[in-house]
Amino acid sequence: MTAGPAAGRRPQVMGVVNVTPDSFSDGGRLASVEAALAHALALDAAGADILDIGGESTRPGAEPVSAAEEIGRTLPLLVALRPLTRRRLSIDTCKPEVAQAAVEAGADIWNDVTALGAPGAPGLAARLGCQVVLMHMQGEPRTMQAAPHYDDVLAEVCTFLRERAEVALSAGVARDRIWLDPGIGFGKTLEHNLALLAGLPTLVALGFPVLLGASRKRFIAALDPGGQDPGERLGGSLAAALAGARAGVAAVRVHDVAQTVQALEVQAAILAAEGFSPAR
Ligand code: HH2
Repeated sequence: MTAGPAAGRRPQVMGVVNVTPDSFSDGGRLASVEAALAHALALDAAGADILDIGGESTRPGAEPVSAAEEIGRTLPLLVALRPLTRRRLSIDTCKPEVAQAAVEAGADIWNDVTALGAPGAPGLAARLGCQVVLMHMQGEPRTMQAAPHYDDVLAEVCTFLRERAEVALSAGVARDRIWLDPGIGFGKTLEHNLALLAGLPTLVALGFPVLLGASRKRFIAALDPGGQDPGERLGGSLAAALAGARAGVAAVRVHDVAQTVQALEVQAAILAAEGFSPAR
C-alpha cells in the first residue's frame, strides 16, 4: 500500500476474499480455488485496489484454525491469483507462518487483526518487508462480544494503535509501511463503533494511513432491523465508507466493491465541487 491518497481523491478500496467455511457474511461460498479465484478477479474488475485474502474467520464466536489449515486454504489462491492481477494482495492472518508463506507467494500486505501480537510477529514483518495493517481488538474473536468495556473507546484505541506502531517501528518495520485500523466490531458495542466512526479524524491525525472495515458488520443491523442478513447491509456499509472517506481514511475494506467505488467516486466529485478537502 502506498500512503493515503492525495487530498480530493477517494480512499483505496480493499475487496474481501474469504476462503473460509464460516465467515459471517460470505463463509462457504468460495470453497474451491476456482470459485475463490473467480471472485477475486471479479473484485479486481470491479475496481478493487487491494484484494484481502482470509483463511480464518474472525467473526464473533469463531473457532481458531491451525496454521497448516489456513495455509492450505489461502496459498493455492494466492499462487493462482498473483500472475493474473497487478492489484496489491493482502493476507488477513494473525499467524506468522501464514503471513510468511503468503508474502513469499507474492502477497504485499500483512493484515493482522491482532496488530502483530503473536510472538516474533513484529520482527518477521520487518524481515518480510511487507506493508502491515495493525488492527485494534478487545479480547479474542471467540468471546470478544460478550461484554466489551472501555472508559473512553476512542482514546484507548488510539493509544493501543500508537503503541503497536511503536513496537513495529522498534522491530524495524519502515514507518511508511504501517497502517492503523480501529477494528470496527471487534470487542465493541454499537455505541463503541459509532464513537470510533465519529472519531476517525483523531485516528487519522496520528499520522499513519488508516484502514476502515465496517462492511456488512452487525452494528448496521442494530441501527436497521431490516439488515439482519449480512447481505442486506449494503446501504449501511456505504454510509460508513463514505463517512470514512470524509474523515480522511486511506482505504476501506469492503465486500461490495463496485457499489463502494461508485459511491466514493460520486462523493469525491461532489466534495471537490464544494471545495472540501478531507483531513489528511
Ligand atoms: N474485519 C474482518 C476481518 N478482517 N481486517 C481488518 N484490517 N479490519 C477489519 O475490520 C476486518 C479485518 C471481519 O470481516 P470478514 O472478513 O468479512 O468476516 P470473517 O472474519 O468472519 O471472515
